[in-house]
Amino acid sequence: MKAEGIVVAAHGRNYRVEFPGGTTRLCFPRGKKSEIVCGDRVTVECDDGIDSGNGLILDIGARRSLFYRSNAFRKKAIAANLDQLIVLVAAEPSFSTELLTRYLVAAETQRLETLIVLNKRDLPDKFSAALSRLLVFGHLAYRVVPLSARTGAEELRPCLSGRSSLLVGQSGMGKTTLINALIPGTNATTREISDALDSGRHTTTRSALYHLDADSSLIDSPGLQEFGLKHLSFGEIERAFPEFAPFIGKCRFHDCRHDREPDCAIRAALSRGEIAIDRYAAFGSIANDVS
Ligand SMILES: Nc1nc2c(ncn2[C@@H]2O[C@H](COP(=O)(O)OP(=O)(O)OP(=O)(O)O)[C@@H](O)[C@H]2O)c(=O)[nH]1
Ligand SMILES: [Mg+2]
Ligand SMILES: [Zn+2]
Repeated sequence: MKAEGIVVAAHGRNYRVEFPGGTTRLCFPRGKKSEIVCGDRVTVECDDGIDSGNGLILDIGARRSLFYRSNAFRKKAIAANLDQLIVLVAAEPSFSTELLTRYLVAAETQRLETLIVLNKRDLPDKFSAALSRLLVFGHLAYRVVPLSARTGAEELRPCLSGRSSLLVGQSGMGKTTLINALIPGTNATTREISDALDSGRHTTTRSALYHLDADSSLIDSPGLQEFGLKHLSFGEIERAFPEFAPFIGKCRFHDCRHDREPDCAIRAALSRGEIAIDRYAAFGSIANDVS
């Protein structure tokens, strides 16, 4: 028999597929190079019914979004059929604003809603320093939600309602802690959490999708220290920086890269303080990927 399901975990060439009613089974793709990720809707051949045995993935349904990164050599898909990207940063270990910007740019080009969550509010000094590093994002109208995954994870629940969200962020930011607090009975994941002494160590090694209710889900993902955007065009990158919008098309050269060209409207805005230096630096780094 054939059945349709959703990929809830992906590890190597094995995929855990969940079927309506909640049964899951381990499935393998037909063919060689298919890249299947959490959130994918798949058609599975299950010879012995969906309650036992393995399945063969015959087909991947059309995706309404695909979140991925890329470098010079390959694209790496991370999750499919998302509505929202949640980037988790924390008071400690310290986070990279460039990496945060890269995630936001990738989300923008897939037209995902975005949310920045600042975790570990219970560490007061470090928390306020981290919050001040996020002010620029708040001014750009990104939503920033401060919380403690340990004591206040529930504050996030309203932001998850009715959406399929992907949780990303550097290792040690508390992604899995947040998921465990929000979704009861995620024991397998709990075991993978590093203890406080190890904070910063990479603990989650594969993505997994969890249901919050019938129409809300949240995907945990392994921490990434790099996020390549080689697949984007220069124009897509420019457009993903909302503060650049008033100045695009106003440089002397129509193909200005906003680097060293004379009469660059972006650099003029930077020198007037209308564009933050960190954001301009992140833009330069991302634009470098694609040149
Ligand atoms: N003080 C404090 N520590 C937290 C909080 N949330 C998570 N931690 C700790 O931060 C460490 C890392 O948490 P994880 O949930 O494993 O982080 P992760 O983002 O899933 O990391 P990777 O799986 O490696 O990507 C653990 O020691 C957590 O207990 C919090 O709100 N406050
Ligand atoms: Mg984790
Ligand atoms: Zn320019």
